[in-house]
Amino acid sequence: ASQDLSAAMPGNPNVAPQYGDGAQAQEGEHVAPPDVAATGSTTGETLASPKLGAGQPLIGENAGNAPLDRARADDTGCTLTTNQGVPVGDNQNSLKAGLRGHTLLEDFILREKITHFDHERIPERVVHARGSAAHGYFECYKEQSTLTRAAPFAKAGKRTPVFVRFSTVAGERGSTDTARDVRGFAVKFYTDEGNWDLVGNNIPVFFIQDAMKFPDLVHAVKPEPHHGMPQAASAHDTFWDFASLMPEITHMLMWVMSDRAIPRSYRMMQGFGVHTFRLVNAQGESVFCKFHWSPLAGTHSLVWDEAVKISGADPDFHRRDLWEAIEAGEYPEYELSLQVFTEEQAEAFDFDVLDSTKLIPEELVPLQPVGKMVLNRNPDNFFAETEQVAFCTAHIIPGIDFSNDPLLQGRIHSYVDTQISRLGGPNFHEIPINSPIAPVHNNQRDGMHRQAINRGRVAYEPNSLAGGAPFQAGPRGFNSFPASGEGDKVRGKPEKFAEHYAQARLFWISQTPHEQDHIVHAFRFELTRVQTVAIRERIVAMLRNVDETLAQRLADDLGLALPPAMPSMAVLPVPEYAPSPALSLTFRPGKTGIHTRRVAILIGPGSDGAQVRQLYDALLADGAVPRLVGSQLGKVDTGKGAPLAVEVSLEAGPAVLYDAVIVPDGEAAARQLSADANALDFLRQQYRHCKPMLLIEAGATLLEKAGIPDALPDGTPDPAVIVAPAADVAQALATFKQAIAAHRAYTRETD
Ligand code: HDE
Repeated sequence: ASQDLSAAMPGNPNVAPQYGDGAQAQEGEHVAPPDVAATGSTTGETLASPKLGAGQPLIGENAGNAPLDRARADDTGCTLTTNQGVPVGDNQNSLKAGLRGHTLLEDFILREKITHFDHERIPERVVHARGSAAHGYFECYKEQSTLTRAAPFAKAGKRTPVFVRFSTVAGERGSTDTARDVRGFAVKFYTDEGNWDLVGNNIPVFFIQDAMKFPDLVHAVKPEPHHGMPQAASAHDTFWDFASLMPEITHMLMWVMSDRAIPRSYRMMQGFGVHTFRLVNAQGESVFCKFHWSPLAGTHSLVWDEAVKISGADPDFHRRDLWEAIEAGEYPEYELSLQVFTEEQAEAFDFDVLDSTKLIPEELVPLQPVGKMVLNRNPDNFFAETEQVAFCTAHIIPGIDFSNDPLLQGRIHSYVDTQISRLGGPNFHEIPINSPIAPVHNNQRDGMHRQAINRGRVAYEPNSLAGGAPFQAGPRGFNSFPASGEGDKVRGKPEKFAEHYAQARLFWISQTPHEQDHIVHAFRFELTRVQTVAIRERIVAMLRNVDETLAQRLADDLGLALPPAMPSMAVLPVPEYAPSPALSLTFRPGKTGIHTRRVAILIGPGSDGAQVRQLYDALLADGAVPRLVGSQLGKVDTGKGAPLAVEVSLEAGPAVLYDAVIVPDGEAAARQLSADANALDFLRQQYRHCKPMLLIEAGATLLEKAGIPDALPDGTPDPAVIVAPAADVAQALATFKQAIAAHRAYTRETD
């Protein structure tokens, strides 16, 4: 039996060959550059390349492969040059007047190298600075021509390449992934009719109703300007001061204080377009629509204490998770659904569909699945793709149009505008990751870093000298939906915008008891960090309009007397909702079983080697990611069979990085692990974070050492602490797998 059990790990065939065959060249051996003329590709890659899958990829399956090939650079086996292509003789020493003399200004090689380095950084995004991205495709289930003429929905089975960037909002570029925050969910569709960017979040509502308040919101949540603290956190006075004076934020606060704001993975969260959009068909008929992405892996979250500890153990937790899943061929998938409704229906709703602090309950307008997105390739280069990608809400295509949502209207301006300073000019659409697959022809010219070499003397329209080209597309092109509704020029809001609490309450009553507990704890944590008592009181006063129990629990936890409820601004009757199960994370348990779930198998000298192999193989066969974790790296002798190799040490791979744990049989190993504080901590944290635990025979002695009960406080057995004799491993493993697929055993929660 091989020691290296991980050799059987699955892999991703879609990796571009930049680490390819050439990388294995012997030192000094020169590898001939690929034949660009023959393949049309600087990397030697063609659409028939086996690296792109089974050898017959559908065109467009990998957004970047065909279109980005022209920009890919591969230095394998090549000589070092300057940016002008001049071969560099010595890359170690600057040019000096004598060995101990001054460095010469003449040294253009040194100066080019340092100058380029000096300008390597670009400004980070003013929000959503921290992100991770992937390529993939969107596949249409069924033609949607009665609803929209948008290209991605034209035909069943049609694939449109996509590039997706997930992000946190408040933290800077190098901040931790598991901060409590909204997650960005931005999708760029490279369609036949130009790029369409659906720039959404993992929460279906927003903090504010009008773009006018966005800079205030962001200034409030970002680190406080005098001392630059705290990083990637809303738990400070300025955010809650602003929040407590903006009752329209209440609904969003409920979501951000819920587990939605600490997802287990980017692969396990929903995405929402948030605003009401329009769909327009070829006949020019329009309906309203909201966009929803639902992950096949289900919606799952961390618990707060775990999220905090992950920030120390692996601040790249979500980035790594996405990368590793795609590398392993476990492609994240999300189903796209529409909520379609007419203007007349919208009129009858109790809320205004132009108000982004409101959602449309699924009970009112059901979700209509229209396709799925598969993310199947990691970027080649983080900066070139993930950092330089420019999502703009203004990027829409024929068949899609805006509504008058005043938040959306402001965004249409902001995104293009911000790219101009972030990416250094108006030609950011020419950066490979941003450039459309659809051809670009217009009379726009010049500007910083222009790539296109536009030919001819005509750059105006109308013209006769170029035969009138490029021509207007007329009805085939993008034509704004002729929405009516001229009114007086005013600054104000429609009446329904004034009701702020009914949907916040709907969210609260739709949560399971453990989800409600987590919301109370999150408010308590954040407001405990807030130093100004009056701010805490205003938030509790606000929450009395959501739910009296919630407000009372929070007041008790903060040591406050219950303040009077904040006056409501509602001018119309306040709607009352029945609970909406779809608003609970438990509503979408997922269809991928234990795939990609990380399981630690704690081993030591004397662990039952045969049993460990059996468990490891069984988990691997079901798509999980087992890891042999021990006190230190190196081989451990097992009673049975060849020695095992510890893959990760307890110190480097603490409990919070795993979804579940197994302690196999083996008396000596159990004794050794019991003497290791890291091992006992590992088990305590797995227990505290409600994770499944399987302990076999002698392995179970660790429970007692770690002070872990095997029953719930009410005396009933804990469904996810599975203790089994060695003879019952198969049965116990089956129960364990079910517990992993169920994510967490929240009934055990002790926090
Ligand atoms: Fe953004 N937002 N936003 N936002 N937003 C940006 O654009 C802005 C809003 C969202 O991965 C910025 O390129 C305004 C809602 C995502 O690159 C900026 C308003 C939603 C991303 C900007 C909003 C979002 C951004 C910063 C209120 C969910 C990251 C850098 C009127 C539907 C995209 C950039 C990526 C990024 C402005 C509100 C989602 C400054 C003015 C609502 C996912 O343009």
